[in-house]
Amino acid sequence: VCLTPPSRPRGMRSRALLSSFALSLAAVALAGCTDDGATSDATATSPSHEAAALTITDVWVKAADTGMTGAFGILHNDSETPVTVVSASSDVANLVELHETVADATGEMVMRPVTGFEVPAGGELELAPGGDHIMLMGLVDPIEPGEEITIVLTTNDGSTLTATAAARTFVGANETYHGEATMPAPTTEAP
Ligand SMILES: [Cu+2]
Repeated sequence: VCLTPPSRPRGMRSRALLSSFALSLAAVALAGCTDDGATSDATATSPSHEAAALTITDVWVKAADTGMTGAFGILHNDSETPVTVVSASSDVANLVELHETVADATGEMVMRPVTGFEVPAGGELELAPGGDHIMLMGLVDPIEPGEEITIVLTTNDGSTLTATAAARTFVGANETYHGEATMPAPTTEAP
């Protein structure tokens, strides 16, 4: 409610400014609500060629400035046959690989590419830091916390699953990578 007449500019100025500031905040909040609604509607719409049997929930990506980062979530298979994710892609990275994390000969946890993530019939597979994950390599731009990125998964029957991953700050998932993108690790002495 604006009760400020233009007849008393000196004494009322600060209150008038506060009032208009509050109105601006309200307008921003309303605009924010509208945007969120539109985004949710768009996300809920299923693209064609969607892999009906396979869904993914709790999708997120580790925020990172450069280099590589990991994406995680829980794959659910509602069908009576196993479904295998065979590849992934995203506009935010030059190369996307499917990785597993294993202990190497020295006991260090390292990650390496695999040919697929098999999700058992009627079951699920968790992609998590320290385990199986989607590796985004050669980031095109920094991935900021709160940002949402799109990852497309392709399954063994040729269908695709589009996932929206929200970026969050995470201190883990720093496993050493022994893939082709880095120099081969020097041979270390056996224990
Ligand atoms: Cu990895």
